[in-house]
Amino acid sequence: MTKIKVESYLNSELKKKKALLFVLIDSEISNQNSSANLAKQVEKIGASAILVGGSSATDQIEMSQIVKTIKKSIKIPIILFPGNVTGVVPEADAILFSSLMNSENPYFITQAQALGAPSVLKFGLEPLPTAYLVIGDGTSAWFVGSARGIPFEKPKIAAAYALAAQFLGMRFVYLEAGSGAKTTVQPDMVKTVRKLFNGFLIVGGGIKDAKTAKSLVEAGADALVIGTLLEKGGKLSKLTEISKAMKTAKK
Ligand code: 1GP
Repeated sequence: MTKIKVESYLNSELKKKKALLFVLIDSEISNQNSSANLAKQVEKIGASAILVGGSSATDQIEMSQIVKTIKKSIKIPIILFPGNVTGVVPEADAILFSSLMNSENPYFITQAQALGAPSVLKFGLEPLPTAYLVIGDGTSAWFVGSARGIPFEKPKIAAAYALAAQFLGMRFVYLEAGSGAKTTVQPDMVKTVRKLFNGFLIVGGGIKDAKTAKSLVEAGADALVIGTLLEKGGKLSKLTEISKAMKTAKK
């Protein structure tokens, strides 16, 4: 991914597909070999990018080794998904340079970003300006990020944040129910956000089946993030089903 910039790659992929599939590899959970294998397999299934990070991934050395190893095995870009400044490591292609807009702690809105930005520059990572919105509560992202979770049944609040993000110049919005969430972001919220937000809309947290994935794509998601489903070994057949269902979505 040295020649094509990741953002333009994602947008051009989106012209070819109804929505993109991102697979999240949590470097605290997967080791180097299993991560590389998983990345290779999900690339074959049709994933457009690998996200590396998460709110509990804090070991920078381990993370940078995993990024380095995965990079040798795949052609699709590696996008860092940092939960803190420790999520900024070299050799990835890009980073979801995120502000947790509905955090109650300014550290997660602008301070971690200021602390991490010089390393993003130093490592030559492409920053993808992202509004990270935590929906619901009780998940690691919610707890670690001191988020005041947007209630699942309040789509207009999420849409207002997404619009604010757009006015602030952010080109990506990530509606996050949290890793392993019992409830996913609801299609109604995605639809409401989609009506106002013109940028790249990522949805993740708790997506485990084809039907849910399809409904989120039909509601207007540009990319779905799948993590937990693949963590406990296998379930690649489920990912294949999800990938196929996303292609059949009516948009
Ligand atoms: C978490 O949205 C991602 O940050 C993925 O969620 O692990 O529940 O798939 P899952």
